[in-house]
Amino acid sequence: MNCGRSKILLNGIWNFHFSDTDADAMKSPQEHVMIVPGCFDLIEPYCGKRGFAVYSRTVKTGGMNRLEIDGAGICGKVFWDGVLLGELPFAYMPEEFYFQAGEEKEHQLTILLENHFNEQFHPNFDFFGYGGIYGDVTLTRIPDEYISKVRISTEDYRKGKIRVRAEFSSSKTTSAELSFDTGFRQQAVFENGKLDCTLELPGFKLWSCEHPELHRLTLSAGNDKIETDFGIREFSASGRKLLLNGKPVKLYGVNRHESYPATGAAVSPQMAAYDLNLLKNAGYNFVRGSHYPQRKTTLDLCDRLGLLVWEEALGWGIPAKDLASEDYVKSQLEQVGRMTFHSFNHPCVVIRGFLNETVSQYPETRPVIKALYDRIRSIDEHTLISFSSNKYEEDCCTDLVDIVSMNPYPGWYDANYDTISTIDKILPRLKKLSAVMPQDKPFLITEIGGEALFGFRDPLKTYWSEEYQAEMLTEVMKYVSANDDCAGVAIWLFADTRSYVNGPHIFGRARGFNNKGIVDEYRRPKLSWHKLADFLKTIKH
Ligand code: ADA
Repeated sequence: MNCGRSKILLNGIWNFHFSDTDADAMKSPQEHVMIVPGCFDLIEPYCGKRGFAVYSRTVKTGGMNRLEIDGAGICGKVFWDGVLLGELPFAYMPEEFYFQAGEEKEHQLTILLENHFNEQFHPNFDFFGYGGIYGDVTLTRIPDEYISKVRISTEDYRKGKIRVRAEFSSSKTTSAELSFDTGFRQQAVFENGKLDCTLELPGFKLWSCEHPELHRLTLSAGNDKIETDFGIREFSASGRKLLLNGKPVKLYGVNRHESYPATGAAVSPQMAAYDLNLLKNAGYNFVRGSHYPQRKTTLDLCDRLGLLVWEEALGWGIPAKDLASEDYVKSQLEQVGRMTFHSFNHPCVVIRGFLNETVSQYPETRPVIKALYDRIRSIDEHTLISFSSNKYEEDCCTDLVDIVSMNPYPGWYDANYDTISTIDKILPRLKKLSAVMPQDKPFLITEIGGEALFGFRDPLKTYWSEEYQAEMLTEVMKYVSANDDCAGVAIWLFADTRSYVNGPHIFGRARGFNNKGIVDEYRRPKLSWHKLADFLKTIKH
């Protein structure tokens, strides 16, 4: 959050043009309009079309500015008066651009988006690749010399010891003041554009799931002043256990996509708040933000609600040939770096992940996992790091990360996607998997679930019925709560989510949706929602 800086929200109606080629899109008159945030490929006449979309509008400003886009897709470029400001290479990633707007007058802001699949977003991903601006667009007038990249980390939660790092655009030595919501102030200095200072905050309050207390730092230097919310907490691993502020915590959560039928990935803040409150009130304490960086709005809500979050970079079922490409690995490194910076100060983000279900059974994958781990660690010394695997016993990379995370599907596909599994397989499979995993790290089930079509009730508990799903997920929860060697679970999936029926998905994605939600896409609860909520009431986290 900024202060002493004037901020304008640029949401609303923008001029719009859609075309098959980017050159045409940029040249053509903006004869249509489109709403921001929103996904153009859900609105007629662009429904389901893939191509280039130009969003533009005028903005009155001048001097130095910071433009923020809270997620867009699938990729794009940003122009100011026709000059390239920067790129939006990663779908869903909140991005920021610092730039000189020129003299004080009406300027033209243009966002060129492309929703074709690309190296980052493959057509086999099991979630829809939407074209649009998913989150808020804001423009902030800032001083010529400005503060950026504020990072606040907890160094010792018992003492309220925090480390504040930030950057200043000028390299000359500049004095700074840190002032906290508690009234505490401390002087510091930017040297060569960097500030790095450690202090103990008197009168601090700890952030936890039950008491999600936030603090606010106001950092001033030169003519700039920037406010940043943060929480003091420690999320750590000890043997097989996860600890929050030194106390064991078991994760009971869901995987959640940013997805809603009418808005696609541009889930409104109200809708996100609806989802997250539903989860909190039902007794969940954990959300895996599958499968991409999380919008600032979502993380702000989780900070306030006391929900623990796994945030991960986009990269789903990435095959060996991509990991063998230097360019692909470079882009993943860039992506995890940006993600770590963007969500650094959110106390809710306790795990950072990448490369969901990649080829982690091959030794050649080890250097990639290690490099991604190291990249995150070079920015963030504390947050636990993991990747979700479906290679189970064959996985050879689990020693490289802090948490062993597996996506087993007994009761639905089991380890083999071609074999039908049954509920009696759940307990033995999970026990066996847990037993063969490294014993010195937490073992987390990051996905498990089965399809249920909303409204399909069947006393015979047939596959795809709400009854079958409810029974299998209850069995999973029983295992997780009864076994100390399991650090927690994220049910696949919170809400039914639009996917595809092309390729192999056609046999398992009725309606073009992943139907493993415990609520449907309109958040209507299935039987399992109620059964799991009842179960969660009986356990102490
Ligand atoms: C995988 C994947 C999910 C989803 C799930 C499923 O585990 O990570 O995104 O596709 O399978 O429903 O089969």
